[in-house]
Amino acid sequence: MSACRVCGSPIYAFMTFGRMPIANGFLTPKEIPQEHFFELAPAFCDACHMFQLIEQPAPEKMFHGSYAFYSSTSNYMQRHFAEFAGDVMAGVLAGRKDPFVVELGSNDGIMLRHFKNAGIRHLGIEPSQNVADVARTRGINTISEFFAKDLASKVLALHGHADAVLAANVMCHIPDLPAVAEGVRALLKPDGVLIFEDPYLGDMLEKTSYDQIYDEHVFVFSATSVANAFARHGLELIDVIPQKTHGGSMRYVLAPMGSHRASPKVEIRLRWERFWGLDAPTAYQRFKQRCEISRERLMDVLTDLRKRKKRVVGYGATSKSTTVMNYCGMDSSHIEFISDTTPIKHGKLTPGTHIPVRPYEEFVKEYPHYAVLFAWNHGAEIRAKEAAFIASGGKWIHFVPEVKVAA
Ligand code: DWN
Ligand code: ZN
Repeated sequence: MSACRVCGSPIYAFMTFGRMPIANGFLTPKEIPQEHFFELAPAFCDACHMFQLIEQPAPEKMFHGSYAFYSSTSNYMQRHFAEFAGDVMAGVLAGRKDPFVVELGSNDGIMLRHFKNAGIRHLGIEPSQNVADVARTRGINTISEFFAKDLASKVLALHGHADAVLAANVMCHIPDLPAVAEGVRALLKPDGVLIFEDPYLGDMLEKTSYDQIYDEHVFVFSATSVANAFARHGLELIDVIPQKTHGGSMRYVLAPMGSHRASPKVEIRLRWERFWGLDAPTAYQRFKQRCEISRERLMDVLTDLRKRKKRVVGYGATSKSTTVMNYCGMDSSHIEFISDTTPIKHGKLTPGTHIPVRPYEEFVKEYPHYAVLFAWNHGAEIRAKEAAFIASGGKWIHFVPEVKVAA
């Protein structure tokens, strides 16, 4: 039996998605023989209630000099991070003298650029060189290393304690969460705060958005599991703020134990999670059954369209789509190609399923009959700009929260 990555207790494995490739491991035909696979199986810890992967590939296999995800590809996310930065400046940083902000996993600088523009001392820590280079060319101070206690000491020696440590869609990627919590605790001022947001377990269970489960997401957090994990390192959960991003996320605010008064929203959220059974195995057994039903329904739709010789493409070569396509058993007989706006993905094949990824222009050139909305978390933004696809008679295939074909 495996041990919890946070508290060391035995964990409860309730399902497996089978052998999976690296979710962002878009590849050329030549690279197929070396493609890396691992067993994607989530598990749940009864002691600290952390939802986690049993096995995760080495970080260097996932985050490297040609990491395929650039945060700034969505306009909605650009606005979201402008607001996030604005909230931090107007909230925790207000009235502080010469504050210092550190962001873990700062990607291409989508959030830190607002601190830079406001003349605030900042430092991004981004291990993937290519996205970090984009941030550096924008004048954002960035170092390319993995964060843990050692690096915290180096940052401390060079810049002093931080008023705020931020992270967005990063914390859930880091397997050694205790090491990060230790590092953050050491780096923060006594009245500093850690603010991070990630896809929320409550939303994932409610929407059966099993595509949040892939190699990079070693954890899917709840308020309960976050409170437990960080309390072990002297950090207290003092606020929780639900977010619409990435299909339903939660922003967590933590501070050195006893330094801030916790918002009543924390206790309400913890009670809500107990009420919905997020701390009990039944919720996960039911989730497994819903995943299987979703897979069957989605493949019924795609198989029927194949029989009727309809053109079907995928929209958005997301990391999440790697789980969906591999778990459901899709191939290029179901999906002609995946349209994506990210140049680094163009001309490559999707991980595991080897479906071509093509520039967005190919989608527009000759609209297909159907498009699977893999980037469903950007659904509002995408539907608004694809009115011409619908006008051409095209239809979306949705699979979250349920399988549905709609104009
Ligand atoms: O946690 C993570 C999140 C924040 O980002 C990472 N582990 C990796 C990544 O996950 P993802 O790839 O599932 O993220 P997105 O934001 O759902 O990816 C959207 C993809 O769709 C990108 O490749 C860009 C593309 N896209 C597009 O082709 N047209 C996106 C939009 C909005 C569009 O209009
Ligand atoms: Zn545990």
